[in-house]
Amino acid sequence: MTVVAFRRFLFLISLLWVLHVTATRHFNGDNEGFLNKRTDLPAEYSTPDYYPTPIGGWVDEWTDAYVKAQKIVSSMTLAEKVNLTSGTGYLMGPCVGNTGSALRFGIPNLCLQDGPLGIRNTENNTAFPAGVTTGATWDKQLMYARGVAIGEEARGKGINVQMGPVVGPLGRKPRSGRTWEGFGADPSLQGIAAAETIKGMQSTGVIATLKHYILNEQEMYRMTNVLQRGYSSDIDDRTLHEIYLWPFAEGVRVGVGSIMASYNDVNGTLATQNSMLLNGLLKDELGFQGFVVSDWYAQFSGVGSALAGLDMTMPGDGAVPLLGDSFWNFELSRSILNGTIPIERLNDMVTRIVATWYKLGQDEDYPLPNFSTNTEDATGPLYPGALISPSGVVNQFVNVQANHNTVAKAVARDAITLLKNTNNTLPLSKDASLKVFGTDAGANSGGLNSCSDQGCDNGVLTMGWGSGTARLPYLITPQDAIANATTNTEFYISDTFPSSVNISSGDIAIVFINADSGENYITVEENPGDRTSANLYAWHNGDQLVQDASAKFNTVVVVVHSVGPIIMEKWIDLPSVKAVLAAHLPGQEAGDSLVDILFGDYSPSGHLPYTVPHNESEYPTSVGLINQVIGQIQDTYSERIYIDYRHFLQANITPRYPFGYGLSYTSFNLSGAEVTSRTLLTQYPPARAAKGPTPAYSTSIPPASQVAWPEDFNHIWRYLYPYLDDPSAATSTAPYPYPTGYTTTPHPVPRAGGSQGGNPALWDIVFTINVTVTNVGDRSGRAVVQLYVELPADTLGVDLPPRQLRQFEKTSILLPGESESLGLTVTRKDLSVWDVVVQDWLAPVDGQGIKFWLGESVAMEDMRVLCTVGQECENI
Ligand SMILES: *[C@@H]1O[C@H](CO)[C@@H](O)[C@H](O)[C@H]1NC(C)=O
Ligand SMILES: *[C@@H]1O[C@H](CO)[C@@H](O)[C@H](O)[C@H]1NC(C)=O
Ligand SMILES: *[C@@H]1O[C@H](CO)[C@@H](O)[C@H](O)[C@H]1NC(C)=O
Ligand SMILES: *[C@@H]1O[C@H](CO)[C@@H](O)[C@H](O)[C@H]1NC(C)=O
Ligand SMILES: *[C@@H]1O[C@H](CO)[C@@H](O)[C@H](O)[C@H]1NC(C)=O
Ligand SMILES: *[C@@H]1O[C@H](CO)[C@@H](O)[C@H](O)[C@H]1NC(C)=O
Ligand SMILES: *[C@@H]1O[C@H](CO)[C@@H](O)[C@H](O)[C@H]1NC(C)=O
Ligand SMILES: *[C@@H]1O[C@H](CO)[C@@H](O)[C@H](O)[C@H]1NC(C)=O
Ligand SMILES: *[C@@H]1O[C@H](CO)[C@@H](O)[C@H](O)[C@H]1NC(C)=O
Ligand SMILES: CC(=O)N[C@H]1CO[C@H](CO)[C@@H](O)[C@@H]1O
Repeated sequence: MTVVAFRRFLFLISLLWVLHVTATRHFNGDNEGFLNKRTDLPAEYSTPDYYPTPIGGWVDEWTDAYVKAQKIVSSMTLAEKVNLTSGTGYLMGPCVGNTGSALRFGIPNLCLQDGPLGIRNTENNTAFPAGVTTGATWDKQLMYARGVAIGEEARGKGINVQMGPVVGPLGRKPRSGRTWEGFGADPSLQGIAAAETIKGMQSTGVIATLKHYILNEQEMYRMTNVLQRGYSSDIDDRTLHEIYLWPFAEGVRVGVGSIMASYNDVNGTLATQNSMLLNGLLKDELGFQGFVVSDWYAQFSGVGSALAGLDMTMPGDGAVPLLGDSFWNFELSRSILNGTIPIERLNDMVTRIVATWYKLGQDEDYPLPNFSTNTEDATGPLYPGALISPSGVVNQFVNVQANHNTVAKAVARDAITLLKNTNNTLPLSKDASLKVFGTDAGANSGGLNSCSDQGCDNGVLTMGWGSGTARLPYLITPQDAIANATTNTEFYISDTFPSSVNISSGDIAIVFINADSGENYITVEENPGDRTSANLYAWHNGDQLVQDASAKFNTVVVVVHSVGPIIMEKWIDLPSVKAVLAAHLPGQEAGDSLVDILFGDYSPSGHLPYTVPHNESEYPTSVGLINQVIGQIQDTYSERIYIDYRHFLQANITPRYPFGYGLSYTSFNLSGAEVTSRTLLTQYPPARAAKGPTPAYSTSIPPASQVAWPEDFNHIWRYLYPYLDDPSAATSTAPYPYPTGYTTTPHPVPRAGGSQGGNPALWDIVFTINVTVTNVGDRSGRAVVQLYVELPADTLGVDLPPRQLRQFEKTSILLPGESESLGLTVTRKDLSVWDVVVQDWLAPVDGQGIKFWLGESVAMEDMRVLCTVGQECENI
């Protein structure tokens, strides 16, 4: 930061502070504070209260970790406990988030770092393909392998908590800025991919963070500031359970260590202090045993968020950074001493954090951070947020890449989705006469990583922008890789079709286009995160470039790098446009993964993780972006469960390319499909078990002296601590205006709960569908079998889309004539709908009326096999 920029920054901070103080005085006149007012909320929505926070530790798999945690937490002082729950402040440590420490017990300042596709703001790391690319592989082994590689890199840099994967946003809004961080617009695809990623990451000892919980489906207006409160996502119970909560349940089921609460409101109450979301759904019904961390500056009340189930605040500051104030830290100490927050709640917060640390084995030989998110220099201030800070080595440039380029390349390659291939135009011959067009084939003209957090669209689009990015250690562009692989290619790295290009009749044009989006703190080409001004069209006149090339060449191959769906209607049916590849967001191996497909070393095997429409008007209007500058946005989920393909099926609209679509250079035949019944399906799952024991602690308020400043303490200016200047002044207890519905009597256990993810019987395998896939074409390739479930809506008494994805499997590479048997498992939950009255998962008894569709996309014309429960499967 330059001196001028720093002065401007200080000015801005002072201005924000004045506004903050004014607003706090203004809005906190009433007991609940302005963030609890629900006046604008449409009458049909409400947030039920759910208190107190269920105490963690009752799930078997976590018992050992909780026993270890209890042992040390019971000897911790109040200051140590508060330390582990609270961030030390913006720019107050090496990582994007740093907690205080409890060194007496070997617990260092915990390091929390972005993000979902690799490590942000460092060097000598791998820039993996994004979530949406990973989803497009439909390959569980690759999802897992990528998770392992990300985990190894995080551990190698000394990161305790790596902030990914993303399943929210889920993809409700096609223009939303960050859906590319997640795996696709379907809860099962998201859930399976997230679970594999988490298992992979956590196998290395790093704590994964599943985010953003929940309904953070657009970037603009998600954050509360003094002028406008973040939007409220208003949703009914069934839609929440069947669509948006679903992938979180899958992540909890496999033991994710942490979950990040999002910025927005849900039904009029902030996600970070929403007792129904955190205490009720997450910690009771889904039995989450790890800790809930706030998104950065998403916390707006110290007491309210603690009671509602938040366990860790990040980065620790109050509403405005670097002012030395906090909702927790010393304020949390005060609220324990004055009796407002029961010590049981603090003990549970800390126990959850420490138990997670033990569960992942971080008590044994876990490295300390050896990088700095704040600078690329080797040495510098340890706490840049303090004006005067001790200095030292901040970056050791540890190379954590190992051979992860192999998995990065495999994911990028196996995600590439062939959408069109008239007359087998692809694969191309390596000595064909090729002309390559578009800046998306080349390098960033400003230099590699020249845009901070990839906040620009320059050169091949490898990822979107914002905190969910990593710096590229190197980049193999399509231009590099095609030049290396071919003998007769000319490159026109420009977005305008050149006037002087000599074209012979056999020449083939490859046109590269892209569409970008990202996090809303950066605006790129007038798109504030979400694609407001680009719409769903290609950027940089890409559509025109394709049209111009099509006017001159008989054969045009279009390569699209995009964050999500784009509208292709301006060129997709032009006679010269013979082939289209959706290469998604490939990361550092963009070029070499593409060349493998273009020239036929591998057949494409990716499938679309979302629907491509003809036109944006084909979507429900309720999934459009909401742009409203004054007052709180009420974003009503009125389309309910009908997002993406569920909507297209229900509204009977044939899209341009259906969800799950993807061609190959070869073709496959499915045969011998068979359904085996494994568990008898009852209307509701068998009754849940009672909760196991949880740690018990002394309930007396600790002595105030535990949060007095230690003697001779070297206190860093503006760093956030648990200490109070006059702790004894904090001990006077007085009645506190608790939220309505607040109680300390444990809530009756929800019947849909019982273990991590919910009642374990929900994951009973009810049916297995076995099928043989044969490569009947003349090239080798991999097939994806997608299993869609059709449930009897009448029996269940609800409306339903005709088909919902519930499972998928991918073959290995099959040579021509070769076969492989796949087994697709279907759980009780896969066959259930959420019964809002009974508050449990309802299924058709004995599976009566259930149909399984096996296909190559969700479209009826891509269905290959139909199995009806109780009958033989038939090929269609
Ligand atoms: C939101 O409001 C609806 C309608 O009142 C209710 O069914 C649902 O449970 C609420 N959800 C949350 C998370 O508050
Ligand atoms: C709390 O954490 C800070 C570092 O963030 C450390 O200086 C202090 O000693 C810790 N307090 C206790 C009681 O461990
Ligand atoms: C206790 O302290 C907390 C944190 O400062 C404060 O929000 C709360 O109002 C206090 N409670 C009482 C009864 O004064
Ligand atoms: C940094 O990384 C290296 C290699 O992984 C590790 O040995 C070291 O303990 C880490 N931390 C520090 C502070 O050096
Ligand atoms: C495909 O190839 C056949 C046979 O060479 C030819 O007749 C036909 O016109 C081609 N179709 C297109 C769309 O190029
Ligand atoms: C160039 O091609 C050779 C062989 O075709 C391959 O081994 C090498 O990895 C390629 N290099 C790049 C940068 O693509
Ligand atoms: C096109 O061909 C003409 C004549 O052979 C040649 O002078 C010119 O340089 C060529 N242009 C390009 C861009 O190759
Ligand atoms: C898309 O729909 C809009 C509104 O229905 C219409 O005006 C426009 O012509 C359509 N565009 C295409 C390419 O179909
Ligand atoms: C069917 O698939 C299941 C699940 O993958 C597998 O355990 C079983 O062995 C398969 N059965 C046959 C006959 O292939
Ligand atoms: C092996 C490697 O890529 N090392 C690089 C690590 O990062 C530093 C700083 O960017 C580079 O100078 C090294 O070349």
